[in-house]
Amino acid sequence: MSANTFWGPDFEELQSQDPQIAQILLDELNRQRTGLQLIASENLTSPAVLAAFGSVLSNKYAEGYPGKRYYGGCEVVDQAENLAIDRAKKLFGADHANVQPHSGASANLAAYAAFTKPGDKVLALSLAQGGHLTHGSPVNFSGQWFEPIHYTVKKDTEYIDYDEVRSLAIEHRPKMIIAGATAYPRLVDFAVFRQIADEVGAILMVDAAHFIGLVAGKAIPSPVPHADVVCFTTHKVLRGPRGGMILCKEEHAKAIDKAVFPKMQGGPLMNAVAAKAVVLKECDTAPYQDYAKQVIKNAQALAAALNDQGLRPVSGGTDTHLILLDLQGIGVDGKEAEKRCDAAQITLNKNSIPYDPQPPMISSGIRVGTPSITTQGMKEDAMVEVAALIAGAVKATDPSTSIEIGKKVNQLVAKYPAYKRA
Ligand code: DSN
Repeated sequence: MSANTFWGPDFEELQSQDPQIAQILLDELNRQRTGLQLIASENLTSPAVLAAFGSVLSNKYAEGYPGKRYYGGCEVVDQAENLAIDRAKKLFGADHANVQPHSGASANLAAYAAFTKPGDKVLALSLAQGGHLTHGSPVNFSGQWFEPIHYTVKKDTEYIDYDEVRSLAIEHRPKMIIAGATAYPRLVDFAVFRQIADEVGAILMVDAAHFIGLVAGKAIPSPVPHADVVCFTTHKVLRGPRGGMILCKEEHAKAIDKAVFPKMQGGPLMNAVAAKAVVLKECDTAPYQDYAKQVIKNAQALAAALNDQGLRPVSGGTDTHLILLDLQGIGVDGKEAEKRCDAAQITLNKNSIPYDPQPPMISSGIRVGTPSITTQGMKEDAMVEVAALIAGAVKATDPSTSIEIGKKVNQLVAKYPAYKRA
């Protein structure tokens, strides 16, 4: 028996112990391989990341931080966490990194916990305009425990209204200002946010979950020099394991570490921490930088081709990995478009657009992104076909048309296989 018999996922073992779950894993692999994966917040992580994620490190309790744990036997996992921290600091040029948050929402909660008290005012982009649940949505802790004030995007350009950010900041003097979004296709001007935060003495938190992979690949400007704290997920463009991370200035290091543990979380997921270390090494390479740039080129080509098909990109295009599409011009709502695309094996999500007349569960838009299809090796030339498939699916009223489009989807992705067979 070799040392690595128990290493990672032992699929035959799973098949014999739990054939139902084994079949679900195979079905999901097949879904990812045969369909078009266009959810802007998803990616296809590497086998190396999956190996670390599905490893015996999952067994270890390690409450605390390297060298200061509440459990014995942490000398091995300490090495994984130190590597992840050092790699994060180097990759992003950050003073301090906390690699323990279980998710982006947990990372954001830790930032609130470090810098604010219940009842404090927090200025952010609302969910309806492209923000995140944790940016003050009434159904989230952030909207229930804090006093959210929301800035918007301009009605005409659909770009963030920085004048409004400034005037709201001056009027309300928020404790924290959040920059960053989940459905905003344009670059965010972090220098302007910094200036506004300084004017009113607020903490600047950047929720970089969506675009941190583009920053890692040096494809767009970094928020790190401007922000007090940068929170993000590790599984979007960054292409790591499902999880969260926080970078901050040295002066905030203690507050952030205390906020993550013991204020907000217990034991870190050491398998996830090791997998984060793996992806941070992958990101610090020329091929990853090429990948990040290609993600944007593909998104821009896809936005232009979708516009040609009558699907209007909000703000006229994109600077990043995501495109928000307004479907009002073709008379289909977001919910119906998502359903029709599902029927054609095109996976994307309905999404509110700015000033959407429809409620969020219906919405007037869809959101698409290029992280996964770029990982599969697609380049700009494939985007015209991807756009035609999306537009065809969104406009298809007859289920047989969806099935025909699904076959074309299968043929296209077969040329760019996810998780190539050995
Ligand atoms: N759920 C993520 C997204 O899809 O954008 C944000 O956390």
